[in-house]
Amino acid sequence: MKILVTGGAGFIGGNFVHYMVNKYPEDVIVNLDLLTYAGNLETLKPVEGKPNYKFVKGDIADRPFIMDLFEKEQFDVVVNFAAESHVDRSITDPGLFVQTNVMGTQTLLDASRQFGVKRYHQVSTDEVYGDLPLDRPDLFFTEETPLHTSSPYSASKAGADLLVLAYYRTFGTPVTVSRCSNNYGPYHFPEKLIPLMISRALADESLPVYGKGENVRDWLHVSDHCAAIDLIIRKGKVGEVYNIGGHNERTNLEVVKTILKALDKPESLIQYVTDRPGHDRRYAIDPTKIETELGWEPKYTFDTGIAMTIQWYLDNQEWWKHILSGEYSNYFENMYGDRLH
Ligand code: NAD
Ligand code: TDX
Repeated sequence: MKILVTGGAGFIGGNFVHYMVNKYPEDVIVNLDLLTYAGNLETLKPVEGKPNYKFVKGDIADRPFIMDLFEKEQFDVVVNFAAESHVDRSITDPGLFVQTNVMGTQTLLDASRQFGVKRYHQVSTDEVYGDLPLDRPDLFFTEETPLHTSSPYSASKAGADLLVLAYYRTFGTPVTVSRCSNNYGPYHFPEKLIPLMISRALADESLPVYGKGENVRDWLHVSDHCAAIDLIIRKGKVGEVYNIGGHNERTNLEVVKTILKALDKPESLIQYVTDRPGHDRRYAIDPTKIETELGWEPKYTFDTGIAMTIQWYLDNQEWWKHILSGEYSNYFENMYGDRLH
């Protein structure tokens, strides 16, 4: 199979590329990424040079480029991770989120339709369901929960999901959608809660906790997410949505305190800051459908996964220090510059 992975230089896409290239040497994995601020080719170093892996730089919303690529490569499967993914950035620049997340998805759908892709998989998020109240721990997001978005980010992801499902209903495009809870693990860009707190705590810098730190997120190790997507593209039913999550709910304050304890740093580093506008209170996934229909189950609890992740950030300081220094953005020129000119 020839599989197009978009956004494979980002956090989850990068982990997925590693997973697929190593697990399926007989498949060809093409990684298409625009290398925005969030795209980092240093993440792909372990797979560079493997015969079943190829990198292409480009924009999922660039229609002529995408049509040419699909015509040339004749992909069997498309897995779309490419997106603007940071909620705080969507509050400062909503238009970019519509452009990439909605227009980019539509462009990929058109190309998938035109060139007969056998499966288009959309990587979506639990944020499309909005949030749950903090005082109702009995409530969870199921695939039937109505979409009810809060941020420009989640609204753009919900728009994309609806387009994907509309292409199935209207044109019969063979699609699947997955909606996962918050991921954590290796190669997570240090603007997001967990890697931000680890990198700042290691530098004895203050840890900015929004509001009172009471908001709840449902954390899943990225490798469990990758395994779920692999299962969906192989066994999932066309036209269906699958929620992915492992019942690992924690308040933000609990997460930050866990990190401080593991790094033996004082809680006095915590600094409460003004809350995020529209801040979702609680996310919590009900994964019954993917567990019962596809037999998926997560390998990691939050306690085992976070310990491994903290250790990864300790062992791979060069990776995130390059990001913080801006050095990572030179990697493409250094690595590919000669080949481009
Ligand atoms: P990320 O920001 O780390 O990576 C996004 C990648 O997409 C980057 O490599 C970036 O360069 C690339 N990209 C951006 N715009 C592009 C464009 N126009 N064309 C081609 N490439 C482009 O994001 P992530 O956290 O890895 O998230 C990946 C996907 O998973 C997103 O669709 C996101 O909505 C979804 N998701 C994320 C989480 C999470 O906790 N991080 C949870 C559920 C779902
Ligand atoms: O400095 C911070 N302080 C803080 O208190 C940051 C960056 C975040 N937070 C809070 C906000 C959230 O309640 O921590 C929680 C997690 O924040 P993020 O890491 O920004 O993630 P979130 O907003 O939950 O969205 C993430 O999960 C769902 C991803 O970024 C999305 O792409 C995914 O769809």
